[in-house]
Amino acid sequence: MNQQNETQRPAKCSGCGITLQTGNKELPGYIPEVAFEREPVICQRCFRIKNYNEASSVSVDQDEFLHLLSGIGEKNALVIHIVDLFDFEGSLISGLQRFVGNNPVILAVNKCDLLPKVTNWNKLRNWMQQRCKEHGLRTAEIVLVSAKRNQGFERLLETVSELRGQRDIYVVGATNVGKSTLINRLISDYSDLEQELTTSRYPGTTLDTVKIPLDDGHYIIDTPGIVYPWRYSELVERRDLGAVMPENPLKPAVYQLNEGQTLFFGGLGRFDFIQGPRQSFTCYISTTLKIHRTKLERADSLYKDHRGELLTPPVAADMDKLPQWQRHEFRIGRGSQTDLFISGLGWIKVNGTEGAVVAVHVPRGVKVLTRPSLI
Ligand SMILES: Nc1nc2c(ncn2[C@@H]2O[C@H](COP(=O)(O)OP(=O)(O)OP(=O)(O)O)[C@@H](O)[C@H]2O)c(=O)[nH]1
Ligand SMILES: [Mg+2]
Repeated sequence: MNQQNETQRPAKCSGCGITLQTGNKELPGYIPEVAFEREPVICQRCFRIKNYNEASSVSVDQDEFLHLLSGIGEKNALVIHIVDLFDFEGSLISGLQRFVGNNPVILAVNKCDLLPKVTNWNKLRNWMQQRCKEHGLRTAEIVLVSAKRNQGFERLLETVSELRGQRDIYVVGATNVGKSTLINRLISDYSDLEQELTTSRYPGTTLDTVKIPLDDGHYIIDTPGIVYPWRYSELVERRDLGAVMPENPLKPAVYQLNEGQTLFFGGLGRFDFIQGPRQSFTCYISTTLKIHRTKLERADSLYKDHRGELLTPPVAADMDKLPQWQRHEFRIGRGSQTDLFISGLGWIKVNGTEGAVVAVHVPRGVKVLTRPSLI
């Protein structure tokens, strides 16, 4: 009897995919003996995330992950690549085409609930198509979804059933884009499975692949997120994640600025309007991050004297945990509709059409770029 129980024990955690072990509490995959009697069987870390919202801190071996990704090219698979609308360029896997071979890719742009009221979805989709083209990513379809608010799923499912044939579905993407949340939505609405993948606001929740059986004998496969070091979400302390990652729809903050004015985003970043006629700039950043306006000539000393206090987060104790700031200057051309995109922090839309010289200061390594305006 006992032996039979042994053999029926699942080897992997059904929440995050890690190989289970009962030997060492300190190592990933630990599960107390008694927890094998619970249904579904999950590791202690998943149990804590689910029940106490605890921060997890296990890092996934990136080489192993890239190996997994490149394995998809040799399989007959449908790939759903999820990106985070709020961090589009920061979460796009630009080398994906190399990995997936000839398998079709659906680009699911998640968290579209974060956008302020959208009037023209087609225009958005075209914008995304354009960005994919620039990154050499061929997509069979682009779908806008919100896994959290259950938006866009009809179209996603239609596309999946059109393209799937007799294939497994791999869900891939950077950390924290909502892969597991999206699969949970599919499981709970479209199957009788009890399984629930672990999700959390902290990047790096899923630790290994999780295969979920579908009715037809094939699988949908959750994967660990790729860690991209250029995203604020990977750089800030866990306690500050809530400040940079919006949970509610963005409230665009419009600033009429003269040249020589500066905006601070808490103590996490800074925007300078260096040169150009008076014009407005719209900040699409989390409403939890306070914007502080000052004169450019005073900005350096303000930061020096008030970082960690007036300019927070981060708090003073965490200030030096972030890389030193690096300044990026941009010349915005006349007549262009441009966003200044900062990976994981949001973007600033330049509304003037007369041109401007601007700069942003962000921790070294953060991806900053200009792009045609999203909105
Ligand atoms: N606003 C918003 N948040 C979402 C949406 N989908 C997921 N999230 C949130 O994004 C965070 C990450 O979700 P997960 O499903 O754990 O993301 P993941 O891609 O599986 O992350 P890893 O396992 O770390 O790679 C959680 O806080 C989710 O609640 C969405 O549609 N809208
Ligand atoms: Mg996950």
